Amino acid sequence: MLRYDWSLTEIKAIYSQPFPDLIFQAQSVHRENFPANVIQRSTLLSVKTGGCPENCAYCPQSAHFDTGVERHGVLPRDFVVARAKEAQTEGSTRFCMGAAWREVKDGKDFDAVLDLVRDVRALGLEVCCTLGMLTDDQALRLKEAGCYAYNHNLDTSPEFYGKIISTRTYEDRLRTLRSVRKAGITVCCGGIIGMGESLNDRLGLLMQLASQNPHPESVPINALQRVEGTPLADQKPIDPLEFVRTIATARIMMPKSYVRLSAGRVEMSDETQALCFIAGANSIFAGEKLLTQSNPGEDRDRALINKLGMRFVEVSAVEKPHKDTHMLIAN
Ligand code: SAM
Ligand code: DTB
Ligand code: SF4
Repeated sequence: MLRYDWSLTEIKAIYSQPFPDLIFQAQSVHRENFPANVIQRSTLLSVKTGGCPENCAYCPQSAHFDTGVERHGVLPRDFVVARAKEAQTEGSTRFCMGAAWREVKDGKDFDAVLDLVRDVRALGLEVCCTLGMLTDDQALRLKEAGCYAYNHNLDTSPEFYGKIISTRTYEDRLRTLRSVRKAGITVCCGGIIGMGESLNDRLGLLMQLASQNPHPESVPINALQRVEGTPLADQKPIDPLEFVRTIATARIMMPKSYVRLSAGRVEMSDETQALCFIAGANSIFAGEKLLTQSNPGEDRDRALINKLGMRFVEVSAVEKPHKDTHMLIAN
């Protein structure tokens, strides 16, 4: 049964149980809802990079910090289409385009992104966008252009949020998520672990994510990728077992959502990633680069999946619309 009313006490009891019990519970929930050994891949491309007016303390693209990330305006269509084709050839079923904007503004740049959405959709890929805040009307225009998913993260608990970002509010984020939902676009919404948050903040994030009805279809769980020049550059690395506990708890609370093991994989051992998969993560970002930061390349991922005897999803939900898209795998 899907639940939207988890209390912090209940979540803490799940998260804090003996590790073997937690993993067993998460695996059981996972197997009831998804094939056990299959991972879906998305490829990211930053179509507009850097110079963002927001001050998200983790982000290399904020104009408030000097991180050395090279800025560029919206990329040309042929360049983006070529990258999307490459991603498809490498086996990704979703292509996610990111823009370092506080919010979408109607006009030339948004029109250019809508063209990119149409082009990538025409290749038979699931298109995801992450462009900052949206109005109802902009969400509808994205949907019309063929956008399948919209990524907009809550990042952390409402209580800790103000320590990380002061240029927009939690309510701003929730409003955009409602616009996305209303437009009939699927929701990709998660957060970041390892920003110095308390356990309650971490669990508070999960509570917020799971209080959305319906649950977000995908839930990216990022491990902070520490970037020189950002205020969080010197955070201590997250304990891998705490990270696995977070993934397992997300899986138990949102049984039918894709839990995506997101940023931070480049610093994770094979063993940690394997534990995350066992804990119910069933999606990753593929390719050498996330938006601006590094990610394990295709070779390392393929070697890991082979070593684990697992498989990648091969067919996207838009190419073969089917209720159980996760069952569409090549053998
Ligand atoms: N500007 C848009 C926005 O904020 O919604 C879209 C792009 S933004 C880079 C997408 C998400 O990436 C953020 O919400 C955050 O959760 C994640 N992210 C950014 N920098 C990160 C980092 N250094 N480590 C982990 N996750 C990060
Ligand atoms: C998400 O939760 N993680 C991705 C995606 N959504 C857009 C982005 C991670 C960004 C990591 C930092 C970078 O590459 O700039
Ligand atoms: Fe801008 Fe998004 Fe980075 Fe925040 S996370 S600074 S909104 S690009």
